[in-house]
Amino acid sequence: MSARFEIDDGFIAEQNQIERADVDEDYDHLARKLRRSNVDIDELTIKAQAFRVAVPSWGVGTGGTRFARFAGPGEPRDVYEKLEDGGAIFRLVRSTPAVSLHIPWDKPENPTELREFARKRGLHFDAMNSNTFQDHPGQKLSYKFGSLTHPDPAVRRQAIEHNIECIEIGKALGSKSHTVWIADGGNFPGQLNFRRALDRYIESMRAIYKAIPDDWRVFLEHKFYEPAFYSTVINDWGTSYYCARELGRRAFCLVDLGHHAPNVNIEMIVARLIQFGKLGGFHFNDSKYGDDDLDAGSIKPFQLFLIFMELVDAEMTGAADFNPAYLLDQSHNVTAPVESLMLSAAELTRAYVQAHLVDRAALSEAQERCDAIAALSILKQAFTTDVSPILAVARQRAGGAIDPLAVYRASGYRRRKAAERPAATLVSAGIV
Ligand code: RM4
Ligand code: MN
Ligand code: MN
Repeated sequence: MSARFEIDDGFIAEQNQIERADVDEDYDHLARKLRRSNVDIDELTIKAQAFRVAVPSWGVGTGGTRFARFAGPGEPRDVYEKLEDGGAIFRLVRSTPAVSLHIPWDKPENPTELREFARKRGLHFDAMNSNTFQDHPGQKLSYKFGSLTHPDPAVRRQAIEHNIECIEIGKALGSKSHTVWIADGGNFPGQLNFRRALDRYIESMRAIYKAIPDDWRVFLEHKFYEPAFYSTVINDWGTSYYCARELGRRAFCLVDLGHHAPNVNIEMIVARLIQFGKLGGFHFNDSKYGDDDLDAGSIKPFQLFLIFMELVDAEMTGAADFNPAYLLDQSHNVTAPVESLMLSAAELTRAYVQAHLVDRAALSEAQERCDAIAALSILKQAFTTDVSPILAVARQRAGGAIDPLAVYRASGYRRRKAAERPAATLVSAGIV
């Protein structure tokens, strides 16, 4: 295993020399500009360095649509190779030390060994994810008509046990949270009794909740449609919030940016969940039409910024029960997944830093004066500030790459992995 190719710290440092002088110049210029508004650039750089987002194991494989999947060279074939790719991303961007696993796609034969494999690469495990949205080899009962809300109690029991198994694996891996997303729903009016289905969900979740250790959290992920096209049991944040409240203090809501109808004001949902002390985490991605799972910040960067406005506000005001877990959840259909994930991680850091640039005292004054145009201008000033030099310097100070994409490509990682991983067969990816 030690013979596997890894991107070396020395190589990163050497490549950084190419950009170093330009970045320093840009950073100094930005520092002077920010100083005029009494902003200390180094404080922002420290914030950028501390920002963390987890990488999904299912995101390092090429994604696909219901039409086709076009596999790329050197795709990871198992959980170890997925962690290798996660390790490469972490080396270059330094903000992604955690990987989130999906069971049974990533079910480890030996969790202790897997944990050690991750540790050697500076990685640890983020939330566990159960999968009752498809049938798995050897499974007794089918999830075709639902899992935690299925009319047959035996199917519900099987789905509950699967979730408990995920928690058990997570304990062995050192994870501290479990995410439940179910595909349960209906395609035809009349197919489901809405209220009965939700009752069953809560009953099933109570059984899972009992298995959640005291120092863990469970995240409930809602999604308004797909694969069910008429009704979905956990369809919106209100339903999710109700369930989280019913379950208890370890249950929180998870917001996946792709799981809302077009034009929904997601930043406001975020604010509401913060206010109610039930915001548990995020699945970041971007979308145009539905759950497109496009790269974070690629379609609606202003929306991403506005979401971070709320998150940073909660951070700065010390909102109660606020400790959101950030994860990317994207499907990379036409790009190299490692490249997309690195750039997406940087987009999140960008939005986070820009949100720190907002002059909150001035914003608050503008709000009290009912000066709408001044309020928007304050936001726009932060959003249009190019903080790229801060991101580059933060990465470099942490030992990462000034330009992760260029260094990744120069390293020949993909070519080397294509040689090391010849028999690439289908890997499970985030396709729904
Ligand atoms: C779903 C949802 C879940 C993810 C699966 C793969 O749409 O976003 O979080 O685990 O896709
Ligand atoms: Mn998701
Ligand atoms: Mn999704």
